[in-house]
Amino acid sequence: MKFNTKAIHAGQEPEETSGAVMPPIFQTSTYAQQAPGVNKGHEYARVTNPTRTALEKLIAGLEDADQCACFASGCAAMDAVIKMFRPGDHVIASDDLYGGTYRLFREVFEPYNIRFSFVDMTDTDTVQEAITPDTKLIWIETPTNPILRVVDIEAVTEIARDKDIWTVVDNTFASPYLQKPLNLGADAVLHSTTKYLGGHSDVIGGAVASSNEEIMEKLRFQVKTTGAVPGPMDCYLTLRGIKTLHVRVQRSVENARQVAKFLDAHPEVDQVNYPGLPSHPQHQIAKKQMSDFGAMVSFSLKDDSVETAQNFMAQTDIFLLAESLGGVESLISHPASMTHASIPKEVREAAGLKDSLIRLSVGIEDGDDLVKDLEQAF
Ligand code: P1T
Repeated sequence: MKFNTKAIHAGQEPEETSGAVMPPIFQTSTYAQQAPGVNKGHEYARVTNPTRTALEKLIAGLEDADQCACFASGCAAMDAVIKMFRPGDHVIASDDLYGGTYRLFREVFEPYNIRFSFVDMTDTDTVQEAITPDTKLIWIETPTNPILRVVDIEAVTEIARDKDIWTVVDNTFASPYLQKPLNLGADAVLHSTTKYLGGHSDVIGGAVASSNEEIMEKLRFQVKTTGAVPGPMDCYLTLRGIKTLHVRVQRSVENARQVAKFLDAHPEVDQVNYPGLPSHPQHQIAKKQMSDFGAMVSFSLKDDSVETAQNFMAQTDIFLLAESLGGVESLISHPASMTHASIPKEVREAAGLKDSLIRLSVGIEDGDDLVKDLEQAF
């Protein structure tokens, strides 16, 4: 089955009792049992729910994974992944990544003595040098949030495999329509389903998909034991969103290409970060591992100050000032004071995140209108 067909049908069957084409929202906390342990496959809704199961099967299908576990948010999914490890274990992550990921690692898990190194993952030598005998996981986010760097998934997963280190790819920015990390060698793939998978800025969720049984067993244990699970209504909304994933992402990418070209030629713009521009430092890697270049664009201004960026953002009409991404509507944000404010300024700057950096999540509106909106904001 090709992707566009899978987005509609992977793991989906009409509902048994009624033939409903869409899975019902199974709004229940528990399930009747014929005798203790004798049941129809569900016992308690923290552990499983049929609406959630339908969503998990769909995401597993999209990522070419055997299994998927869904969580209440992308952060809850990340939390479950790191809880697979123990005090003394070491994780390598990239130095440009979602601010909430950095905060979770540094402020929640480091006090429990799980240790993290944040490195420039576009340089595989640096990754190799960061490995210690305690390294258990390499956390890849690509394209990165918000600088849109591209990590060579095949190269990094190869280094990890040689040393029995697991790799997880946060595939939120690309979506499985554009990038399939498991087919490039990763052990697991993670999503904030809040973004492209949900696609309509109306639901929070997370997911991890993998064909590694040990990983999935550990994650299912987390689901059952810590219970950061999405409710059935949220699963339904995400499932409904996924059915148009390919159509939405395709249109968003076309618009993003147009927006990136416009910004690249603008005299007030210092640098445009978009993997689709031939000038992007990892353009060739993006070409190799993504089927297209995504719909996230970020750019810095020649006048590199928070104030100039904020003045610019105050002028856009169509691009709404808001955190998040991946919805049908275009959003504009200022990472240094919004999504990445929890990263200390010196750490941010060392990773190349400038004060004037503006991030765009390009939606599915008309591309000309989006360009005009940015043009008048300068
Ligand atoms: O928001 P949540 O569903 O918990 O997902 C967290 C998350 C995980 N990974 C990446 C790459 C992300 O970008 C996010 C959330 N990001 C934003 C809210 C944002 O505006 O960047």
